[in-house]
Amino acid sequence: MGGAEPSVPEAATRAWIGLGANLGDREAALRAAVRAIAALPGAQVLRTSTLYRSAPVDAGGPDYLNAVAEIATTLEPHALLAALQTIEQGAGRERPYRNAPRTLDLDILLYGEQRIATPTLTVPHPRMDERAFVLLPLAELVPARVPPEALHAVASQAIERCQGSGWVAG
Ligand code: A4P
Ligand code: MG
Repeated sequence: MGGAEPSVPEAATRAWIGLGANLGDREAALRAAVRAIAALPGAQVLRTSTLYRSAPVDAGGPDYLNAVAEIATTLEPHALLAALQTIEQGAGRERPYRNAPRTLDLDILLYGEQRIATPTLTVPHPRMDERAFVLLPLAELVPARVPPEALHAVASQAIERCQGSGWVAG
């Protein structure tokens, strides 16, 4: 134990969820998503990163707002994925094509130390190391999981840290 990291109940696993939105009221959607995750039976939100604004990567449409939430959960990874997809649907998520603009995207970035490779779930998230909009907010919460060389590799991506760390409470 130690450091500033919140402690987790023994039966729970610490996991990190990537949040993204580039349609509608993006900040409101991310705030509502954090609240919906916190309301899940078997999940507790420990901390959230600040918000980042970034150009779409491998996609078109408006700029994204992104953030990362650190949770403690007793849900198994696939149950957590299903719960997150239900929250996405509740936010009006449509899937006309891959990487389409979206009202809300919730990805499991890390689930403890587990490595998962099933047809519906890959953890760590397979594209997270390519993405400043994941690595910068994740590094705020768990710098030990984001080595400097990973940050260096995405340093050319256009991304801006938004003012106001109190966005979740707003
Ligand atoms: N899936 C597999 N592993 C995971 C995981 N670790 N977490 C499967 C969540 N889902 C996972 O996802 C498609 C399928 O991936 C799910 O059914 C699940 O079984 P989706 O959310 O339906 O579709 P998607 O988001 O279009 O695809 P994907 O693969 O999640 O896209 P990416 O790679 O996440 O990219 N640019 C900026 N600036 N900010 C962004 O947030 N996001 C994307 C989406 C592209 N460009 C972006 C951003
Ligand atoms: Mg997704």
